[in-house]
Amino acid sequence: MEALYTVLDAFIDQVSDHSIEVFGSGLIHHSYVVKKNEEKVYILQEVNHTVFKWPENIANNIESLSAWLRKTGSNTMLPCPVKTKDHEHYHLINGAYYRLIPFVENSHSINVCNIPEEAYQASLQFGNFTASFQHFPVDSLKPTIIGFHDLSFRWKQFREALNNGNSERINATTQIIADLEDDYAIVSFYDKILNARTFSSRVTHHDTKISNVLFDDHQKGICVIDLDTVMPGFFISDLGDMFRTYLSPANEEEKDMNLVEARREFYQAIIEGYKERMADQMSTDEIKHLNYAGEFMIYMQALRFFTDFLNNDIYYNTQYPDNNLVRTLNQLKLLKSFRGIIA
Ligand code: GN1
Ligand code: MG
Repeated sequence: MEALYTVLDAFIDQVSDHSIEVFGSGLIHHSYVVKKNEEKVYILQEVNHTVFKWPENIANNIESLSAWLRKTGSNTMLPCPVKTKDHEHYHLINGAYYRLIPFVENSHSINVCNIPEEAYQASLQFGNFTASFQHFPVDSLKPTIIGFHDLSFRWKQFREALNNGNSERINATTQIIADLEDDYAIVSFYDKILNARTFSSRVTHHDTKISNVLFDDHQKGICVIDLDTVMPGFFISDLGDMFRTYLSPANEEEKDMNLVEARREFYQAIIEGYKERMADQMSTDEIKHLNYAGEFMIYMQALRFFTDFLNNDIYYNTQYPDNNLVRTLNQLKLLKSFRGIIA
């Protein structure tokens, strides 16, 4: 922790008036909250440089997006990192990249979607985020993770893990492998989308979990946060990850699969919020495939957790040996339950 005060000093003065505490539960970065007189003033983050190979791309993307919002007079809010005293995007120390983001006053985030209104508010925010960049030159955004939501690529990584992964784990999970293979149609439909050109490439958030939305004291959404994976993408990523993470009362860590289920009212709330901002920008073909978004994201996450399990857990932080396996079973249960409510 001591070293973090030195990091903070690279950004602001009077560091000794501040305290730093561990913050949040993300699987990728290390996050800390910086407080002054018990009030939250900043989020300090060590960017995971193994996952995000080009932290400068993230910073440049955020800069050009916020310049766009200013230029178009939009009132969409984007919490942007502040620069170091040396005018750098990051403070680099021992190969680690740190950034500092002002804490949005009177805001809070939630970890579970408890009522449909929260799902609606979040979906409205993510829809609004993409809609705000309707005419933005989306291809000018730099990739921050190559192939992030490219399902064909994730499928290839799964196949590779089946060939080169932990053989004991492979032998013990033949049923899961068969289940994932049975759903290959989700992958081939993704390939079709790539070729059909009826789905548009847009400014896409790619991590629309509920904790990435800030709420005010009246439970209204303020804005979206965590802009690391903002890249060109399809709406299925954002709408789909909302289905994946808001529908079930129990999240991806839940071990009791009976508690993992898709809730219809939340499904409707997500669709309503997203359409409110996005419907008039979407093609007929896109509107026809709102449900595909859920299958796409839930399946891809199952595939990613399972691939990591076969590769001996090199990507996701794990708390116990079978954590990625449990996460996979959890997502497969969610996929089944999701199909139940859209049938
Ligand atoms: C990772 O760390 P977090 O929760 O922001 C992952 C997402 C997954 C999620 C699953 C860069 O996000 O794609 O959906 O875990 N982000 C990256 O919990 O891989
Ligand atoms: Mg994230």
